[in-house]
Formats: sequence, C-alpha cells, structure tokens
Amino acid sequence: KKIVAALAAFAISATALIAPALAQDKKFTIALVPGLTTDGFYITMRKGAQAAADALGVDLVFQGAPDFNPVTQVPVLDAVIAKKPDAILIAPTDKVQLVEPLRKANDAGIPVITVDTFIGSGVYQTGAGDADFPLAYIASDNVLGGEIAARALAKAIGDKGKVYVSNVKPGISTTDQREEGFKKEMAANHPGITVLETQFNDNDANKAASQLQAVFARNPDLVGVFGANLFSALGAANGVQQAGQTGTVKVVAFDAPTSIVDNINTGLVDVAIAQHPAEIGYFGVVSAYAHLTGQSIPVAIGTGFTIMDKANIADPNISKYLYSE
Ligand code: T6T
Repeated sequence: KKIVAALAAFAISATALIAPALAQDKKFTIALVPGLTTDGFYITMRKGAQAAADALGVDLVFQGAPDFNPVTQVPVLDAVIAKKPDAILIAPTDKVQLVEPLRKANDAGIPVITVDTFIGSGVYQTGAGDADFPLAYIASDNVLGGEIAARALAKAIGDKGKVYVSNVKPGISTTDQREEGFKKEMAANHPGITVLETQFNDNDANKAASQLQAVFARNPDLVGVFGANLFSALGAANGVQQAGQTGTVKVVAFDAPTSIVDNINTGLVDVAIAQHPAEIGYFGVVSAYAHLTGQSIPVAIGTGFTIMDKANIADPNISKYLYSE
C-alpha cells in the first residue's frame, strides 16, 4: 500500500513539475490583422512581427483586407476570430467601428493588442469606458509626428503662407492625431501660416493628387502641403508635380516608401517622416508572447521616427528605415 501511495505521490509531483514545461512548449499562433495588405507600412510591420515570431517559435498569421476600410476589415477579423488564434494584433481602421467586432474576440478569451492605430481613446486597461479591453497599444506618437511635420513645413516655407493637410478620412486614430498635432503646432508657434481646410482622400493617391490641383487652382499662393500618410503624401506630391509647382509648393510627407527617395532627391518632397513599423510588429509579437506565457506587459509602447531629407537620405543608418515593398 505504502509503495502504491508513494508512487502515486511521485506521479502527482512529477506531473506538477512537467506540466508548466509542457505549457511553455505549446506553439502559439498569433494573428496580425493590418489596416490593409498592400501598403509598405504594414508589409514592413509584418517583417518585424515575423522576426520576433521566428525568434520565439511562434506561428504568425497575416490576414487583412485590400483597402483601409472597416467594412472590409471586419469580415477578415471575424474569420480570424473563428480560427481561435492565441492572440490578435490588429491595426483597427476606425476608432469606433472596430470596438464591437474586437469585443467579440475579447469575449471569446482571445487577447487583443492594437498596433499602429487604436480604438476608443487608446488608453487601455483603465476600467473606464467600454473600449479599454485591449491589453496594449504599440505605435508611433502620432500627435508628436504631426508637430514635427508642422515644424518641417514651416521651415521649408520661411514661416509664412498658405498650407493644408492632405488626409485619409476622419475616425482613424493615427491620421486624426497627426492632423491635430500639425494644427496645434501651427496655431501655437507659426502665426504667419494659414492652414486651409483639410482635404480627405479615402487613402486614394489619385484623389489626393487631384485635390492638390483643385486647392492650388483656388489658392494660387499655396506654398505647402502636409501628406498625413503614405498615400496622401505620394498623391499630394504627384499633384504638385502635375501642377508644375515642384519646389514652389513644398511637401512634407508622413511615411517612407522607397519611391520617396527619388522625390526627396528631385526636390519634390522636402522632408519625409519615417515611422518604425518593423519595431511595432516586433514588439507586438513579443508583447503577445509575454502575456501568453504569464508575464505582465506595458499597456503602451511608443516607437520612434526617422526624419529623412536631401542631406541624410544616402546615409545607410537613415535609409534602413525606408519601408519594404
Ligand atoms: O501611416 C500609416 C499608418 O500609420 C496609418 O495608420 C495608415 O496609413 C499608413 O498605413 C500608411 O499608408
């Protein structure tokens, strides 16, 4: 009897010892849902996420919609939730419209971390509001990014004249905050600059280009434009070129696709503000993994910027922040 009891006790303690080890050997699946799939920013984020996944032995699933739109993103999210990944990283395409779809993931016990964009106020885990359930927000400081853009544009135009913001659409946390930071900086420190009405292009570079030409036709004394994301900036720059105003109408671009190098070298774009999307993806996966293995994680992680212009774009320490295709 004693031997049986001793063997049983051994079996129990051995199981107790082995169980946590087995739990850590589980291969986690982490899903990354981008704002859209065909955007150098999210392609680069995916690379960073994959680097962390490889280092940690995690399966990374990248699934997104072809355009930046809650109407197409929500069905993709639903399909991802149905596959029950261990965690979801997502760039929500609208602050409000993604709250309920993401709550479904949270209610199903799938931890949610938002990358690049946020839902609600972006301040999570406070116990306040109804959109604070994501575990963490990992992104650039987009208000600061808008302020940097305003200072760069002010410098390029000699601190006076008419400018406007070429933006995507209201309701996107990142681009809303960039516009907010831009206008705040202009109002506080650049009294000689008039900021005209924002033009919304629905993430369509062709629309951004025709809007530039229309604004210029109404305001022949236009001296600058801030393109608040990749497609807004490329479109606005193309518009400046098509209007024959290269160098006269200054362009400050958010984001850094490889084509920005030519635009900077020809003088079409004065300054590009590169985000660090690979860093966002990397720390997204690391944070999810830390949570899944029982660690507590920071509720917010801020990533940096690299400011590119003609003087530094050839430097490999700068150009390494250009986005992947
Ligand atoms: O600027 C990035 C991203 O930060 C934003 O949320 C949406 O647009 C981009 O993906 C660039 O196209």
